[in-house]
Amino acid sequence: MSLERALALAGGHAGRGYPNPTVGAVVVGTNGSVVGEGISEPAGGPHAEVVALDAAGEAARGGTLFVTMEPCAHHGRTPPCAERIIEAGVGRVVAGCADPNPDAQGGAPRLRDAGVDVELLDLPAARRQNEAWRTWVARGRPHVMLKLAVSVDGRVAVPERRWVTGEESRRRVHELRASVDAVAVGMGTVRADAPRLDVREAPVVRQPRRLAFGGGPLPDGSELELRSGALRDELAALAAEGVQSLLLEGGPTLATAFLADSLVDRLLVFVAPVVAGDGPPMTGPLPEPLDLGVPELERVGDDVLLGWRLQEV
Ligand code: AOF
Ligand code: ZN
Repeated sequence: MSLERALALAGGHAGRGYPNPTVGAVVVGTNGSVVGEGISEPAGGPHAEVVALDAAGEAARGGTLFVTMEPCAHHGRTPPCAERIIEAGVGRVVAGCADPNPDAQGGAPRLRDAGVDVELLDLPAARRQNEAWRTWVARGRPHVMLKLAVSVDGRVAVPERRWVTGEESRRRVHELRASVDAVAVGMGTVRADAPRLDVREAPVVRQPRRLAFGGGPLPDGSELELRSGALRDELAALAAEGVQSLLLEGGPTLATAFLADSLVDRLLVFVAPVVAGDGPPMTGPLPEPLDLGVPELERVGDDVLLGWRLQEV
């Protein structure tokens, strides 16, 4: 299916459009064959739809455009894709999800007005390709991923053990760090572990910013950035600086503050096969129990990874 091809094109180039989304597009001609493909150029460059239509030329006339997100209707750094699609004479557009950007959205109704047949889908696979950007653009704060590593009895430290989870889980955490714009811990973790928070055990294009939330002061020699304001203010400030995704790595005080304020978008819990019997629990008291719903499940080495999306855009 051509929408799957468009998803594969964008999926293979995550982050390419930053700070814009990364979109994939495929044009299928009237004879049913692919006549053009495109991926978002880095921000300021042509959108995926335009790249695909340029490649297709006259063969787009009467054809179908498959695109992972609704075409834009606005003049931003580039002209509106909706107008370009109309000019190209495309008969049908199939889009994987709506555009949550209030400045750019509206391509679907514009195309319908011009007589183009539009199928606007709502596929989680399409939305998740740009999930951090969607939260950032729709809510004005970074997408927040809270990672916890716990024993079976929910403790974040195990007596006489350096690590709670196994080596593969820890490598996975480095991959998570490599995928975000910033990583943060609370002051308790700064004092207890003096974490570096950089990516060392996974390939990385851009090291994330490394933050500590709390009152400080930071210990001598710490390279973390101290963010001492109210959480929502700090998140808004980070968003304004282009931080679209934030990974929280501990500890219980920070986790509790973010969960209590409904500021966690994705919760990842690595559970290690050990009963600690003693040690700090993963959160302090919450205003009320948090219903998480059905988890995504994965085995990571000897550990189990549980994942939830708590508020998808
Ligand atoms: C992209 N690439 O392939 C698509 C985008 O400032 P502009 O003109 O580049 O517009 C950016 C907005 O256009 C972006 O936030 C999103 O809403 C929409 N679609 N953007 O950079 C693309 N299809
Ligand atoms: Zn566009």
